[in-house]
Order: sequence, then structure tokens, then C-alpha cells
Amino acid sequence: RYRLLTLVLLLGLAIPFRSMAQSIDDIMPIPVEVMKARRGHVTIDGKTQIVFDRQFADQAVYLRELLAAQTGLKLKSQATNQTITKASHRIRLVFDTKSITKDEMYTLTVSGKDVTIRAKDTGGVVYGIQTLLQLFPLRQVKEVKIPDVTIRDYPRFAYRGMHLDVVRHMFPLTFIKKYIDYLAFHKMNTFHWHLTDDQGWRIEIESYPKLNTIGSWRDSTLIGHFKAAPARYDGKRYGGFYTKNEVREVIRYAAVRGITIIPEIDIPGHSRATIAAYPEFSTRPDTTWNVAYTWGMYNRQNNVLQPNPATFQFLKTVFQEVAELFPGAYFHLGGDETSKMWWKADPVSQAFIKDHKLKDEKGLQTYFVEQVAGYLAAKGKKVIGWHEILEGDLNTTTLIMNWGGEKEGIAAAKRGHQVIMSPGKPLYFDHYQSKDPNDSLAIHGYNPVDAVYAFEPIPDTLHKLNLDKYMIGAQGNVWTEYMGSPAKVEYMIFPRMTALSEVLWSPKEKKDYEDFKRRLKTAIIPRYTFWKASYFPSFEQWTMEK
Ligand code: TNX
Repeated sequence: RYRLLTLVLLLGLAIPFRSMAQSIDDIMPIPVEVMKARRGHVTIDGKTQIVFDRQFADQAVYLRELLAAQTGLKLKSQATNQTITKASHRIRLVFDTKSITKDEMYTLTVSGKDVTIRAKDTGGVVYGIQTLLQLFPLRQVKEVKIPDVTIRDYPRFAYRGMHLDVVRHMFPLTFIKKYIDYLAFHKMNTFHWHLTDDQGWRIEIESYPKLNTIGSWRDSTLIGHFKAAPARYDGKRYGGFYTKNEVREVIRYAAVRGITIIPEIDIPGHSRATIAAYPEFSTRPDTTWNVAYTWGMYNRQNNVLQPNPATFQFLKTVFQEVAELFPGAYFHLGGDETSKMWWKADPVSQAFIKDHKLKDEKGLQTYFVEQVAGYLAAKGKKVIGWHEILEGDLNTTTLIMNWGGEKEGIAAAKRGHQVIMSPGKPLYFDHYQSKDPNDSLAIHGYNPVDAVYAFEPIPDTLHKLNLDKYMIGAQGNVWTEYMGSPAKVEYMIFPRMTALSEVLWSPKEKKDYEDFKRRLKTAIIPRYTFWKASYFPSFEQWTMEK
């Protein structure tokens, strides 16, 4: 009886608010400038039309689909220069290079009969759409009254990225697309796709088929922690790879959402899957090697490439084959954690170092990077690598992704490299976000949400040296040794990725952790739920102090 009464009461309360927009104060990441009007609103209902400039035709479809999924409102859309049929109200997507003065900027104006988004690039219009959708409720409605407002918004950093390791665990294409949707919602513009490693090769290659027939598969997967004894293996064949057609599909999907994909083929270390398929590229060509099925640094068990003519031919062919698929300017060649011990023990590598007058094994690592940079330059691409590639001297066109601390970031900037900050603390989202012993298995300690929110990509020293312009942004890294399902990935990235989005997008002065938590609770957690995404719920309990 009481339950029925409560229901009636709740309905009574809800009905008058049915057409209310979500609060303008809840937008995440927080915009640069919001000018609310005293009064006035635009009503969006089934008769509203989306009117788009032809540059934004794909984004008109994107908006229509997202709005329908979120509210049930199915709007018609048409290009600007078609004769406008009578629409009660319009949502306009306007290509505007005059009033839009920055890359990825948008303005959103709600006034008179129209909601107008102005932008001069795909990113800008996508971000305007994301902000607009946050003004609609997350439920089925017949109409929504959006209060008059003008928003001017643009990113603080040019590079706003998320990485995903699809090697240690592979994820279905549907999840890769979801992940890209998550990036777009958070106004992030780069997806770093970690496609090869010791534990597998995850992209179709035509020129070296054994990469897929052998390198993409491993015999077993470690269950539990790599430090836990005794280790347990599930004994099941595991693996797979994305076909070129699937990769093209993901690239197109990302492009509509303003997202560039940086593919990573990790060399000259982390190459165990390669040498399992082609032992002739290893420093021990006489031996056969399995694809790794345990985690951790694989250096001791051998995962480096030998500098021989067949290896360089292989690198040239494969990097160029993959480069042809991806339209972005950058290609990531890994370069992390390359063990020098196998080169030291290998007469062929030692002779190569001598013949090419390289200083030592570090010089050999640089040689690999420069060779690949050359192959990629022929395809119009620039190189990005983990910061260890700076161990030798390197051309400054190379972009450095720094997973070390401020020190490494400062060093790279001083040498004139552009830097993306991705320090383990606090931007590795494979680390724990609580100290609860019953929390889902992770590694390497503690990166709570407030630490991510407090992260400042530009170290003070760089301001003092006037080198801050070299810090182009930051990235959250998602290594998936302990993430065997999409749900686990979501649990690890939410809400840390949301915290990072505000670090990267919003003006520094506007950051406010209390208000961030408020918006998280009122607007973003309902959004995770709407996405049917998992998330870490106890972020208020687990803080840096704990
Ligand atoms: C180090 S940081 C790695 C990855 C691991 C990760 C685990 C870096 C560039 N390489 O191979 O997955 O630690 O946190």
C-alpha cells in the first residue's frame, strides 16, 4: 500500500519537472565561459529541426542519434542551403571561421528560436554537441526547455588522450567503439591504440602472415597476480587480431567524433610476439620462442629484435603497411623498456654496433628509432615514442610520451621535444583506486581519483624556463593485464578519466574538487549508468590522504 502511495507522490513531483533541462551548472568538463540569460528558453521537441552546414553533415547524424538514444526525441535534419521547411525551432551546426578563433573551440548559444553551435573543425562541433546533450535530461521526454545561455569554450591542452592496451587482453570491436564514445563525451581527441606487445600481435598484416597465424595467439593466460605464488594458468588458447577492415571502421567511427587514432607497434623491445612468429628477427634465431603468456617485464626471457637486414626489411614493410591505414600525423613506435642484455650477448648485434660506429646499445636503440622514423617519414608520418627513446641523441621532431615523472618531462622539453605527460603516478589507470584489500585486482599501488584531479601537466620549472609550450597535453594509460573484460576497464577508468578530462580541458583556475564531485554525482554517474558502464563508486572514501 505504502509503495503505491510513494510512487504516486513521486510521479506527482516529477511531472512538473518533466520538460526541465539538466542544470547548466553540471557540465563536465567545466567550460571556459558560461553566460546565463536572466530569462528565456528554447523549446526542443519532435518538430525541431537540425540544420547543418555541409562540413558538419556527419555530426548532424551523430547528434540526432545521441539525442534519440538519450531522450527519445527523433529530430529531422537538413543541410543549410536546402530550402528550409518550416521548423518551430532549430538546432544549427554552423561552420564559422570568423567568430571561432581557436582550434577545437565552439560556441553554444541558446536564444530566440534557435540553439546554435558554431565551430570551425570537427572537434569543435563535437564538443558543442557534447555540451548541448548535457543540457538534456537522461530520460524519455516529449519536449525540453533549454534556458537561454551563451557558452564559449575551448581546450586548455591540444593533446587530450586515452590509451588502451588490447594485447594483454583483447576487446571486441563494439567495446573499442564504446571507448571512443567515452573519449568524445569527455572532449578528448586522441586514442592511443597499443596493438602489439610480448603477449600478442593484434592487427592484421598481409606482408608477414605469421604475425597473425602465430603471433596473435598464446597458449594460456596467467590468472591472478604475477607476483603471487604459485602462478596459475587457465591453459586456454587466447588471442585474435583486428582485421584491416575492422581497423578502417574504427578509424571512420573515431573521425566523425573528432578523434585521431595513434597506432602503436612496440619495438625494439616488447617484441616477443614478433620473434615467436619470426625467430630470425631475434638475437637467438636458432631457438623457437612462444608468445608470452605471463605478465611483467619480459626482458629476461628475450623480447628484443636483432639488427639484421631481414629485421629492418620487416620493420620497413610492416610500419609502412600500417601507416597506410591510419590518417593521423603520428605513429607510436613504443621504445619502452628495451633490455640491452640480449644485444650485449649477441655477436651479430655487437658487430652491427661496431660497423655503424654506434656508441653502445643505447646508440643501437636510437638507430632503430631513426630507421623507423625514416620509413614513416616516407609515408608522411612523424614518430612518437615512450621517453626511453631519449636515452640516445634524437631528432627533435620526435614527440615524447613520458611515463616517468616531472624530471623526465622537463629533460625532454629542455632538449626541444614536445611532450605528452603520462606519469605512472597518477595517470596509470591500471593502478588501484582504493586500499580496500577486497578491491578488484590491480597493480603498482594507489592512484585515487583526487590525485588524478590534482595532476598538473606543466611542471613549475618549465614555466620558469619559459618552456611550457612544449607540454602539449597528457594521457591516461590503460594496461590491461588485470582487465579481462570491458566492465573491468570501465571500472578502472571511471571516474578517473572524467577527472583527467577536466585537467586537460578546463582552465586551471576553474578547477574545484568539491564542485567536481558534486557534478560527478548529479550528472556524470547517472550518465555512466545510462551507458550501462561500470565505475568505481567509492571515490569519496579513498583519497590521497587515506
Ligand atoms: C610498463 S610503462 C609498461 C607496460 C606494462 C605496464 C604495467 C610502459 C611504457 N610499459 O608494458 O603493461 O608497465 O603498468
